[in-house]
Amino acid sequence: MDYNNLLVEINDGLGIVTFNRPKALNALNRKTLEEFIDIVNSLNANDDVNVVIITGAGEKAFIAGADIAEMKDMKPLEARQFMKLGHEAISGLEELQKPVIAAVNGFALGGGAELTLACDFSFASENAKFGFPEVSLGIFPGFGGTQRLPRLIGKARAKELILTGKMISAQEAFEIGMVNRVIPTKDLLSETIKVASTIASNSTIGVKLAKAVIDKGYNLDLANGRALERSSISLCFAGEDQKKRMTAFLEKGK
Ligand code: DAK
Repeated sequence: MDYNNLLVEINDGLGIVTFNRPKALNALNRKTLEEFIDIVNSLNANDDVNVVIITGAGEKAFIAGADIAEMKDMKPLEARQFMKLGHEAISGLEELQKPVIAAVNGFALGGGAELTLACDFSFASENAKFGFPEVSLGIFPGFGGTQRLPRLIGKARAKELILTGKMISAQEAFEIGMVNRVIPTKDLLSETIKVASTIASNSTIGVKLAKAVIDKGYNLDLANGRALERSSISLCFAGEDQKKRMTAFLEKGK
C-alpha cells in the first residue's frame, strides 16, 4: 500500500511511523486509520523490525485527535464504521508482538492521546500536551480511552481528565504515569531511538515473550500470572539465541 498520511522508515531493527498531516495537526481521518492498520500488520510480519516508534510530523502535534471535520456530519452508521476502523487500528497496535514506544512531540488529544495508551510506553517532549476534549464536542473517548486510561492512571484521575476535558502538560502527564519520561523537545526522537535500540539489541524472543507475558498476565491473579510466566519462559530454551547469548557471556569471562 502507498501511504499518503504516514511516513515509514525502517532502519537497524527499528520501524519509525510518523503521522504526517501536519496541516491538520496529524488528525486521524479514515484514510489515515486505514493506512495505519496496514502498516501495523506489515511491521508485525517484518522480521527486520524489532521495535516500533510512533511519532507525529511537524513541531506542534503528535496527533490532535480524530478528524473533527470528517466526523462532524457522520450519521450513526458512519460513526459505527469509523469506530470499527479506529478499534481495528488501536487494537492492532496494542496487539503488535513487538514493543511500541510513542514519542509524543506536541498535542496528543482525544484519539491521539488514546493511541498512546495502546503503546507499551510513551516519552514526551517538554512542549507536549495531553487531553481528552471529547466531552466538549458532544461525544466521549471512543478509541478505548475510557477503558485503558483508568487502568493506567487510576479511575479517579481518569474521570477527572475525561470529564473535564482539560489539557495537561508533559510534566503533569509524567507525574500521573501517562508517560515514562519528559525529554527536551530537540532530543525526543534521538533519545527514543536510543532506548528502542537497546531493546532491539536484546533477544528478540526474550523481548517478545516478556511483552506478551506482562500483557496477558496483567489481568490474571498472581498465581495464574506466574504459571503463564513459567510456561512461556521454557520457549526461550527452544532456539539458538539463548544458547548463543549465554555462551558469549561465559566465553567473555575467560
Ligand atoms: N480534527 C481536524 N482538524 C484539526 C484537528 C482535529 N482534531 N485539530 C486541529 N485541526 C486543524 C485546525 O482546524 C486547523 O486547520 P485550518 O484552520 O488551518 O485549516 C489546523 O489543524 C491548526 O489548528 P489550530 O489553528 O486550531 O491550531 P491552534 O494552535 O490554535 O490550536 C489545538 C491547537 C490542538 C489546541 C486545536 O487545534 C484543537 O483544540 N484541536 C482539536 C483538538 C480536539 O478536540 N481533539 C479531539 C478530537 S475528538 C469515535 C471514536 C473516537 C473518537 C471519536 C469517535 N467513534 C468510535 C465514533 C475520538 C474523538 C476525538 O479525538
